[in-house]
Amino acid sequence: MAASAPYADLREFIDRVEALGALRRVPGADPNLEIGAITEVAAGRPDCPALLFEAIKGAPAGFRIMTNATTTPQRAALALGIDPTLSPLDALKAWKGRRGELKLQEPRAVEKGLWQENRVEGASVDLGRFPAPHWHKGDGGPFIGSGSIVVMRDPDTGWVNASIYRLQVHGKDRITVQFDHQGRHGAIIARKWWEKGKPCPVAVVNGPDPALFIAGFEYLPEGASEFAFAGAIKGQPIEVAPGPLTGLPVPARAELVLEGHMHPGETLPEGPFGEFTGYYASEKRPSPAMRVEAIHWRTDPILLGSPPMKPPRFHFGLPFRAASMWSQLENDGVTDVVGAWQHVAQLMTVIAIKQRYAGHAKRAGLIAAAQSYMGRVIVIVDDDVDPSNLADVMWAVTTRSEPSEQVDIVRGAWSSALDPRIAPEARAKGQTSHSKMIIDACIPFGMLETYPKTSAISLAEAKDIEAKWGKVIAGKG
Ligand SMILES: Cc1cc2nc3c(=O)[nH]c(=O)nc-3n(C[C@H](O)[C@H](O)[C@H](O)COP(=O)(O)O)c2cc1C
Ligand SMILES: [Mn+2]
Repeated sequence: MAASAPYADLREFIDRVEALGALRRVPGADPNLEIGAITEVAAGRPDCPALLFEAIKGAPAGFRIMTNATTTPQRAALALGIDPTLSPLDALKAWKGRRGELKLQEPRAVEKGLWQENRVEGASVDLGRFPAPHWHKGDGGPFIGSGSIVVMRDPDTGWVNASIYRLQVHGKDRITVQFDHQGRHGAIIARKWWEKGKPCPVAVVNGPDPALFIAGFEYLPEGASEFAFAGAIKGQPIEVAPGPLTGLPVPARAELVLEGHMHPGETLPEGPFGEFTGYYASEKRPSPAMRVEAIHWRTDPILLGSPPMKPPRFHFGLPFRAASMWSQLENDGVTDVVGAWQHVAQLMTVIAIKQRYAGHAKRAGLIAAAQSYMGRVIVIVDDDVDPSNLADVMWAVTTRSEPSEQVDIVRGAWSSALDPRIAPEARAKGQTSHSKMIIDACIPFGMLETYPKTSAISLAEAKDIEAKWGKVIAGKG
């Protein structure tokens, strides 16, 4: 299947996922722990299906929740408008190429959003009407936002930021917005409003377009628009309509919109919340509170849930940050990088190169290690190894890498307070760095000519066989 016209919104994306045979409809599940557990079990299966929860226990008929939307390489490619039949590594390579040439598309203003079909405001606001899953057992409560976008406007420049920050429900008209650190654009913008003594207007967008979900995850520079980046992914502008209460631009085809304000100094105890490492990172902590003053929704809304889960489960089936690393290696002059991937939810990075000179592999490994956020393991492999295939990578590690010669440890490197292995005393002092292991799993450069030959077919040969015999092997031919 070739890449086709962009999907219009989450609903059209779901239709396309269903056409790929990757959607499972799940009736009657309970938002209290069951939806989270089903999502986790499904995400742990080899096929990792997308789930559409229907007839949700305790929720109005017609209200739905989608999870595991973009968790496979195939569906991440679909969300990016890349051919979903490509191999995972080819899909990531295609994205690396496109990302380098993206043309930002400023959003297009329209008068009305589809979310203006239904509305409650003021004293009628009651978040209890909307299914907010309690995802993991140890979580501090239900979260209406685990995959939703938080829109705010810089009071000085007019810049609109739209990123993903988790949102916990605290009663009928209060939620918290959690910033991992004060450098988050949302945190910077909120502080500007508060320093002027004013409440910060906020619009929460649930059921976002998957391109917007991806844009919300990207590290864009301060002042850059996630809406414009989402438009670039789709090759056409996102349509936005003004929120009636805040005037903030809200994607017109979003499913559910919360409008309100974060008032200076108002916080509520937030969390804890299971993190993408598969652990809890902190106790309950104060987070900025948002007074929800209006709720708008499309009839029969579909909320998008994307809870962090124990690896290898991850929000995106293509490791976008490995694509950035791949580009960066090339920009730094490291030639012949033929692949890059991240396993264990970004915590392990693999770079594949065609070795040209002694030290080539280590050069790539040191740069990748420097850029590897929270990742303790960096592996460099030869070009006959598919970095997206963990079994292949471990084959290289166990047959080409002499630990006493080909493993280096780099100390004091980039991690974060979310790292479960940082000692409590160090964490308390803000010492959140860790060490990284660089495994050179390439055939030593001087042994390339004489190394025992592999019996395996090449990656290119395997691809040809897939094309000719794949259906038969899969039992579909
Ligand atoms: C599903 C998901 C949930 C996330 N939750 C949070 C969160 O609760 N707090 C946070 O600070 N970052 C969270 N992030 C990461 C940020 O969205 C991401 O780093 C983004 O680039 C930050 O945008 P900003 O630079 O505009 O602040 C989450 C990412 C995803 C994909
Ligand atoms: Mn931003």
